Amino acid sequence: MIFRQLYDAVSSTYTYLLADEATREAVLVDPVYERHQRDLALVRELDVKLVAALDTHCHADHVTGVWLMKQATGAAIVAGAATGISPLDRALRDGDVVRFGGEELEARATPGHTSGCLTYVSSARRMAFTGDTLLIRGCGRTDFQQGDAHAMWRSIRERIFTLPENFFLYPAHDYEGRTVSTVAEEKRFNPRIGGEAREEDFVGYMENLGLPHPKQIAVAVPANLRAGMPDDGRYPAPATWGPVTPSYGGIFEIDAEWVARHRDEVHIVDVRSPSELEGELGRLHDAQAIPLDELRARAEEVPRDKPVVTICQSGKRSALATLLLRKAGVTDVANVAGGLIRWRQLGFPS
Ligand SMILES: N[C@@H](CCC(=O)N[C@@H](CS)C(=O)NCC(=O)O)C(=O)O
Ligand SMILES: [Fe+2]
Repeated sequence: MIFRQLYDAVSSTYTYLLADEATREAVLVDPVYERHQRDLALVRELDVKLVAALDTHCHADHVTGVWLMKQATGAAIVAGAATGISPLDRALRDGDVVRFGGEELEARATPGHTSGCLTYVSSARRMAFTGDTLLIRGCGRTDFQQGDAHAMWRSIRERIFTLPENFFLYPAHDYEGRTVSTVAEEKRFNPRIGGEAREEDFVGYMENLGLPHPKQIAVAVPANLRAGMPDDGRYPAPATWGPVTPSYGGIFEIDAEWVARHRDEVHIVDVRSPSELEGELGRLHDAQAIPLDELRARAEEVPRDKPVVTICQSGKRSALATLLLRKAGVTDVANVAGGLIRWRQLGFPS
């Protein structure tokens, strides 16, 4: 199975991409709204077909990216029936199974943090995605939404700690940089519910956490009850001026073919060194030549009246050029993917 653990440093949220290698069918668990373009780029670059975007629960601290993923990929929006999230393409109940290729995730109802919380279990891969029910050496709080420390105790003890001890546990958050645990580890070392803890110990702990409410709660919960659909119901495109695709590496790229057919609409900056401009790949007659090592100092020479596209030999140095220009205040900028090599392969003149 293809497996990737992704992180949102703003909300300390983990997003998980799981895909069946043979069929390429995939699911994404707990995507974050602001990380949508990153996640989408990875889906494209790994060439997987997202069949479902799953939430473990209705999050209180960040907005979910499931609605955006559906718009971009057609993935079904899936979450627990008891979350109250609407619209859902599939409302899961305890014991339901989500299939992607030859892989599957079993939904286990694990209420306590919220009443709709699910833990997704892959028995074949010995993995459980616990959402905010069980965190590494901690657990989700039970003092808002439909929080209930007694329900949480039962969920963890009866539905998670009953999994085989060698199962890996992947939470929705970690605030200390920890990435994965196991059932055995948490049963032994979880300071709230591990070892010899009894229900009243756990409940006493949870009732005295004294945490401030998440900063985004007033925005996040109503948005998440709509699956993270923006107020205007529109899918925000990464750029309006052309078919710009953000890469997983964080570069905004544009297809050489589109640039060749829309030469008048953009300003081209060639960042190769002067000697290369006379080389076998030639040069574009209307491109402004600024070598990459001079671009920081000369960024002001780049006109801002049109979107800017950068180009070099293979598209690597010009990728860095987009970052430098963005820092210098050029907002509409993209890299010609594959550079002049690709340009020439497509048969465009230089
Ligand atoms: N400081 C964070 C707090 C986030 C928070 O409260 N997260 C919830 C999950 S939605 C939780 O259960 N946190 C457990 C903890 O902080 O120990 C924020 O403002 O967003
Ligand atoms: Fe949560």
